[in-house]
Amino acid sequence: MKVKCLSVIIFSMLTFSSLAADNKNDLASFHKSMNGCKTCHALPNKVSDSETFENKQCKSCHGDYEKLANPKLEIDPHSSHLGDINCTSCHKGHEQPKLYCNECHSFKGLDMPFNKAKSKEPWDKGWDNEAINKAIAAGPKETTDVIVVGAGSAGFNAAIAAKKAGANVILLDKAPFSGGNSMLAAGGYNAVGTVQQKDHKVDDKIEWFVEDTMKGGRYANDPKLVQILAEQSADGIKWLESLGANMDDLKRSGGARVDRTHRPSGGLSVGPHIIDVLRKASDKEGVDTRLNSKVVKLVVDEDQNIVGVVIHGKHSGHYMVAAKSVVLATGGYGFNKEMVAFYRPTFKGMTSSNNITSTGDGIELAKAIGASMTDIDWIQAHPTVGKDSRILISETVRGVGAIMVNKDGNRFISELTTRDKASDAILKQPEQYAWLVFDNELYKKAKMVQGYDHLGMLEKANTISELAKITGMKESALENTASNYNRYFKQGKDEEFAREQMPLPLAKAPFYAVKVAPGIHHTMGGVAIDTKAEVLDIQSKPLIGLFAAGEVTGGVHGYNRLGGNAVADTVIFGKIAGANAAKHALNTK
Ligand code: MEZ
Repeated sequence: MKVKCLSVIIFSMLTFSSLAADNKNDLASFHKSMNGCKTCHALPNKVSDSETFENKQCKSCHGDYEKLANPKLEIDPHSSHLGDINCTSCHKGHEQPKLYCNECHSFKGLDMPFNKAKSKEPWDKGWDNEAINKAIAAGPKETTDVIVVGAGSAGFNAAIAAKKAGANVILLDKAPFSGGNSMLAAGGYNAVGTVQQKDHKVDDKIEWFVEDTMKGGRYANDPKLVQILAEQSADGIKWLESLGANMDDLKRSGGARVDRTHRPSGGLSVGPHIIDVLRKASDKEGVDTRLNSKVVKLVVDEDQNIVGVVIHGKHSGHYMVAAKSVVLATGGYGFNKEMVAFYRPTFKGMTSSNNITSTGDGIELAKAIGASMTDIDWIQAHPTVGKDSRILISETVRGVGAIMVNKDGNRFISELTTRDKASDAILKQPEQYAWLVFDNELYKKAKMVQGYDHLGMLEKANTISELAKITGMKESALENTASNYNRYFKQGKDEEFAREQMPLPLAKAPFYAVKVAPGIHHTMGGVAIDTKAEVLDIQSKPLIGLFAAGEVTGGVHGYNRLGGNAVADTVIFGKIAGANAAKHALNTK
């Protein structure tokens, strides 16, 4: 077996791409010719929705991602921020491969093997009411205590909390990978009263966190939810650390009066790190995670109490699982063009920084059983999404010192203002885009910036005037902007826009610029919840057994979310939802 595997590895590594290029058949036919169906499948052939056995087979022969990442390739999908996801997310056995990276990036020349295979109808094509009704009529195939819908940060935190509270938990995600939109979170997690703040001598208060969040949300937030967010924020950091996360770096996000955004040391993006930690912790706790498993119905009894869900599995079809508690953690609707156009017509057609999974499923599921919605039409445009891509240029870049200028090279607002104000200001500039400009000191300090460079998103020059030439800005304007800004930096006072913090001047060559424009980033509204994360009906009474956390909910952020509050929300309310879901399930006969 060892020898056979080794020869398969060598064979694959040396000849896979070239052979594949000529092979009109799919990956399955290619493997079948080696050792029959059992090369990939357990026989008798029953593929689980998560395709677990098949993915183990891929790795046992080809090695894990670390091994597969090709150091000679400048950009290699096997070393991506998606982490350790299923090989079959991209390499489909019986159909055309799918390069998921290109849902956000546009990597050219990354040729997938077997790309001439036939594509199939997607298994997930919305709700099939006949199949749903049949599954309900057939009765539950399984019973568990808690079902968590959506495996992003809120879902993982809920699942782990419920498991730790003694419940049996099934965690479902419609995608072939877990992580959801959280996996793309770049900035960090806002918390007050942490060891990290103490170490950095940051003086902060729960009341300040509450005030900043309420002010940012234009006082439309539910104050009780904001109070919980602030009060439990430090515990959330400790919880993540107890699961293995590093949250030691500290910076300031827009709208916050002090540095309270925590992230992994070295300035790495927070999302991929915590998702990696949560995936491992959830597996360790024994959470039953099922991918390619879309929840298509919340099932209630005659009293509107939750009794389970109907799942549409990629391979198993429609089936019902009974549970006393369900946690919705499906995220927002920032990638659902129709919902965006419906709720916020002025944002119709705007680009989105969201993962393709953010399609508002939980909102539709909850609405169908009478859940109430809070601020459903409030959508946040993030001011700095890459102009020619869907890649978010994190607020961190401004937080650690970048300035923002218009197409001519003039600053037009404090870079640290809230997102709604910054987005509105960019949309008022000529051609509705802006440049973030920074120097080599910042480049060295923020690892994520090196990532943008790696992706080819940065313009680079040895002088400010050369940078202006390359980017089409007016040389004299950009030079003027830089020298004024450096003066404000020296005197510690921004005379033009009252920027609260100027960590770096524009001093050390080379200088960089990245072109940005507003893009849909967060949907603040969603299902109404109370302080126990119970979902409320239109009379504001809990729908018994239904809980929700994260971006699927409304109320925490008001009309505008502050940077760093989303990750905090997913962890804190994810934990609350999971713990209360477990309590309800275990206490209900
Ligand atoms: O919380 C966020 O959305 C955030 C901090 C994003 C970012 O700009 O990095």
